[in-house]
Amino acid sequence: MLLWVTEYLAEFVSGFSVFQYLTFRTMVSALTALALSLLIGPWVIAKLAHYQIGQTVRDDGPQTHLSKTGTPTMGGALILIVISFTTLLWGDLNNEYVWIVLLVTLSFGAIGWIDDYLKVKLTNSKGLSARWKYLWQSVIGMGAAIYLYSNAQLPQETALIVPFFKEIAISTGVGYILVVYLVIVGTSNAVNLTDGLDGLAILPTVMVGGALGLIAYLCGNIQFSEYLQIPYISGAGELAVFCGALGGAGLGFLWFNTYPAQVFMGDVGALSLGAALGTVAVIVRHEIVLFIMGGVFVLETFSVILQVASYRITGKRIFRMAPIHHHFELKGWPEPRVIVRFWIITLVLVIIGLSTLKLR
Ligand code: 57M
Repeated sequence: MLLWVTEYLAEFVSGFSVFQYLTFRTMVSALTALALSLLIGPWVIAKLAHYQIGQTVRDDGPQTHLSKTGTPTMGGALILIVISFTTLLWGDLNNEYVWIVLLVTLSFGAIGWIDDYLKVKLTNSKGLSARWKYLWQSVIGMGAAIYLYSNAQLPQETALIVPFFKEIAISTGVGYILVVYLVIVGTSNAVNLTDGLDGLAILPTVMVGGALGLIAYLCGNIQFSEYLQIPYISGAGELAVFCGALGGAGLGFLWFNTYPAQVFMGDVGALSLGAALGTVAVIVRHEIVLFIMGGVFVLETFSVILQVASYRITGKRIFRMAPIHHHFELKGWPEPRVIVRFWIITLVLVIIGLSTLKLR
């Protein structure tokens, strides 16, 4: 919104033209979101506590989690409000990618909201039934996929780019719809599964989101994309502003969610943030790099798949408990040790993911 205002003001005062720079708007977007989260965070947490929007904790999980009962949850609503406000403030509202990502994020947030609300209201941890959750996730994921496919102008907007190989861009055709759908819905659920320890999901989300913001900036710039031999996606650079907002809001949330957490994000946060990462990744054609950088989300998801498969087939468990963060807890690792080690792994994976930009 401020882009329009400052565009007009720049005609009179040249200093306002700094707002035309994407890098500048990305930076202020991150700082605005961080400041807003820190400012209104305590108020939101107090409100959640006042309305008794507290977590119900399953008694079949690690015993150390029982003391977390009643921790205010649905803090993800704070993240979503801050991201939306900041993106609308600093982003180019004529850019369709900004709207797509915002819409998908908020729609997944709405599913999470209903799920959380049912959990809090019915005070059991079941929430929205899995069938309804997946149905609505599929409707939104498919909707976004079909929209992106039908609006793609150039072959590189739908080709599957293979990292490390500059010549390999697999044309996906209509299969692109399936890729987009799987990446958005898959990432949403993977982040949700990861969100089981204080700060475990949010910092990796911030790191991966920040890296995707950089990739969006490079893909949206014709010179950089040519130099790096990555697909040029006209208009995708504006997603850096969204990723900046996500990074700032996420860090602000971590301030309160760090061990011992004062608030949890709830499904409203986890499902929407995962969907946001997936949507940005497919637009900038870097879903395989997302798979690398989000390795912790992938590991958590595979631990569940393997555990369930093994139990059904052999009657035996592979892990003490899935998702895998519970396995380490039950082995006796203190919670902060699991969290920080998963953060370190993500940092390394993000560096590897970003190195694919040059190593090709
Ligand atoms: C969400 N939610 C946390 C919080 C957060 C198929 C199966 C593997 C699914 C999985 C599952 O339900 N995962 C989805 C995990 C919950 O956190 C809430 O949920 C939101 C995210 N959706 O924001 O509102 C608990 O996680 C802890 N927590 C923190 N700090 C945080 O910042 O400590 C969350 C955020 C909170 C709190 O304790 O209550 C959750 O774990 O429920 N199911 C499981 O994860 C269960 N695993 C399981 O059943 N494993 C089986 C099979 C099926 C694979 C096995 O290994 O044999 C475990 N979860 C729990 N108890 N709580 C095990 C039992």
